[in-house]
Amino acid sequence: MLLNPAVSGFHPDPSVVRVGDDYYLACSSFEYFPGVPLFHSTDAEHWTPIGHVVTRPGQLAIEDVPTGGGAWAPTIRFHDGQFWLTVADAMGRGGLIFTATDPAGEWSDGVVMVGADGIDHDITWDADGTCYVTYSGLLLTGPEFGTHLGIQQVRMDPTTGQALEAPRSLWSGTGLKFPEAPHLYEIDGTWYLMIAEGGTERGHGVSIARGPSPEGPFEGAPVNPVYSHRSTSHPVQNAGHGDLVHTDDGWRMVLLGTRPGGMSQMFAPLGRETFTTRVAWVDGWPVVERFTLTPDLPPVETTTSFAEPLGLEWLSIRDAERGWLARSDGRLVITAPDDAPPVAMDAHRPHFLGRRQLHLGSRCAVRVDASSGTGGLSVRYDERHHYDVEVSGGRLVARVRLDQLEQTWEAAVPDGPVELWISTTPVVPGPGLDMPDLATCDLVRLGYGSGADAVELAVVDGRYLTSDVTSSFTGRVTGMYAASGTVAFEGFEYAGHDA
Ligand code: 6LW
Repeated sequence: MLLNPAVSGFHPDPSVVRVGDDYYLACSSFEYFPGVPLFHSTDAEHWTPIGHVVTRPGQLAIEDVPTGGGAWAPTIRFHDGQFWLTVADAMGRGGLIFTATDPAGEWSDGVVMVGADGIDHDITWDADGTCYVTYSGLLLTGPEFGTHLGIQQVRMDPTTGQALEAPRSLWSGTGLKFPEAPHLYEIDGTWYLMIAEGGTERGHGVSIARGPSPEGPFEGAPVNPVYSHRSTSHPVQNAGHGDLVHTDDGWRMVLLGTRPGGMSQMFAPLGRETFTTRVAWVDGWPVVERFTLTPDLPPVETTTSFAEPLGLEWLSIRDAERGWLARSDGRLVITAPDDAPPVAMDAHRPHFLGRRQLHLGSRCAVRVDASSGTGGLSVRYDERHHYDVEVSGGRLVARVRLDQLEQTWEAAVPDGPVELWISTTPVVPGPGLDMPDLATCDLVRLGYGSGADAVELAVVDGRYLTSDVTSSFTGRVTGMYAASGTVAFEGFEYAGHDA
């Protein structure tokens, strides 16, 4: 069985391309910066982060996108000696085409696609070099916001982004909601159109059709979806949004899924992650192997010293400039915004630097010097759903924000630097736990101090920080922030395990 998750933590909407003996994978990133994370592999199973497409201001217009907007569903391809990546800057710049010669290097500024309004733009070329952009006709602007036109296609000049014709409608699945994530493949002279349908929630699935040309006409597989986990007890749910790649070890599909916890109503703390499985071909149709989670993956422990330049895992929110961030004497120094709201993490663009939660069991800890301000550690889904532990002088506050609701716990702490921590513990059936306890995915603990001096300030139900409650497309991100003044952080520890 292949390693699964393939890329853990919120890395949804994966797209994969093979170039020679190398494979590259790209995922959505929404309002976070840097945007559109990229990974490299030599076996299409073990992936290493190599950079991002969006590394500069202006490539995405994420500064003002609403929650859930931003970089949606890239497609990465290789043609004419360079990499091409389409992505929707949802409620931002719209559909974009980026190019690069080295995927780990700088990407272009992005060309806006004109005449292909929608999301999930696939890009491919036929043998004559004609470029086809096939996309999901979900309108996210104007008076028709929310209208879904099904799977659409245009021929396009990919260097200008200009459609060369009016959109045509293609096969749009079996009639389930939200036909999206289209990908076109020419395999042994037959063109395949693979899509997701059923919605990215529990009804998600992958369906496919085939035809004689990139424009169709397409005939659906005898049984669609060809892959879904819907209504099963599989530990990975929401399986869908696939992309195919041929390896020397046969065909593979990368796809998104979630790892929810709870009872019949389940909750996914990490959001949608990337998984991978094998694909065989029978009578010209794909047969997708039902993948399993890899058991007993080793725990991970890392400490980030801010004496070194930041790694690829660090994210800010709707902010490509990061003028408020500095490294000094091995510490990360965050300066708060002048206009921070009373609860800093309620802000649209908090001065926050965080990293995805990659494991179901996790613990983040950091030493905070708030002698010149107020700041702390926060695990967030979005500005309406976050749990914080914050220090200001000798006062420490643990806070839960759930939309209009706020709960706080306080403690007095001695002046001087203090270690803050947030841990997540999956809830599993065991003695003393009855139905209400088992109905959630995990418990989130917020505290301060270390070792024998550790103090747990609050234990909070984690279901409210999941994609199933927040309706955010992302996942948990835990990091450091400044609420007022300037706050210094030293040594960010992340420990994670899935067992
Ligand atoms: C993505 C689309 C989807 O573009 O959600 O629900 C969007 N499915 O395929 C963001 O992940």
